Amino acid sequence: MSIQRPPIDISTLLRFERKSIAAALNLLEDRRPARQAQALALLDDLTAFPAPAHIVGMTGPPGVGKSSLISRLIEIAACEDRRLAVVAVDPSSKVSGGALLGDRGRMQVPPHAPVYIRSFAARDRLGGLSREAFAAVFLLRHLCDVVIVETVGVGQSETDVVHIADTVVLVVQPFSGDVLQFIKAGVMEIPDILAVNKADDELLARKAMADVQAALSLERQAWARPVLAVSAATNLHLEDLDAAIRAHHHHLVSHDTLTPKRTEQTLAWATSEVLHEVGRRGLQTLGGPDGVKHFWAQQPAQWSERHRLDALLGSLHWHHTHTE
Ligand SMILES: Nc1nc2c(ncn2[C@@H]2O[C@H](COP(=O)(O)OP(=O)(O)OP(=O)(O)O)[C@@H](O)[C@H]2O)c(=O)[nH]1
Ligand SMILES: [Mg+2]
Repeated sequence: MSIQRPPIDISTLLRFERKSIAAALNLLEDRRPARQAQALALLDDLTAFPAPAHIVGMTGPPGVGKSSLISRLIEIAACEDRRLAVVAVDPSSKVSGGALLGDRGRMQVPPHAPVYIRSFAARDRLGGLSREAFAAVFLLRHLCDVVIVETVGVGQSETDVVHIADTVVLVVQPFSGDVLQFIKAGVMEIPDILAVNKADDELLARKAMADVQAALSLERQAWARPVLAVSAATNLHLEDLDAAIRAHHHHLVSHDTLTPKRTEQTLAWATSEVLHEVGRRGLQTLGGPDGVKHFWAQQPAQWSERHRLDALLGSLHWHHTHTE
């Protein structure tokens, strides 16, 4: 069977041409089988190119200022001509297929800056990441220096973003008890950086830091992650936030942990997709997470993650219909 080549010229994507990026992301969201095949072929073609982007997850409760902070980070990146893309997951819309403009309205982009912003509908009411959003990140990481993924996260719904982000920034509000809630939910190991936003002046920032540090002292494990009190409104300590994000990336690269981390994340993502599709018993028939790992390793080297996942889920359905 011959797959029609993707109607998108990769060189235009690599040049960061907006029209072309938009067309590529539309293709990823198109459910028609012929278009899906083209989308997989496009992602496969891209795997031959380096994926230099640092993938940053920005997560936190609704309204803490994630989008506002991203706007500021965009400005900082634009000054240095860094290419940046934002994948924003909109939890208010569960219906897939439509890009939403809400976040774009809140994020200001300097004219001519190499920035691309796209919203995706959430997978569930908790703001989970859809397969399309994952595919978008898989694509964008070949084209950018930084890909920021904004997700609303409360407690357990955090987990999707850790399957895709190299660095997770948890954004909270001062004096909100957010950190305590995260500790209680057992998800405080997720963030690499903690940003307490809306700390609009130095006095507030000091108090906010003390408040969060007090909550963190309840944690048993050693705490080496940076905690920053910032303000998207008054531009307080935003360069520090940008520096902390880049320092974490540097840490991963210099310790040779970025590549193994991504491999582990991809397998965790595939395993969660299997769970989503066929449940715990289905995963067991496959041999559990080790079975996923084994299947993954056997796929053709030039196949993208998205393609491997399709093959994996396809094999499950085959298994189902032939064993029930
Ligand atoms: N005072 C103050 N207000 C802020 C700051 N950052 C954001 N806000 C305000 O907080 C509100 C929410 O900001 P957003 O950036 O939309 O927050 P968000 O976390 O992206 O919100 P959702 O995507 O809806 O979860 C807006 O009214 C912002 O103007 C800040 O540093 N200080
Ligand atoms: Mg937002």
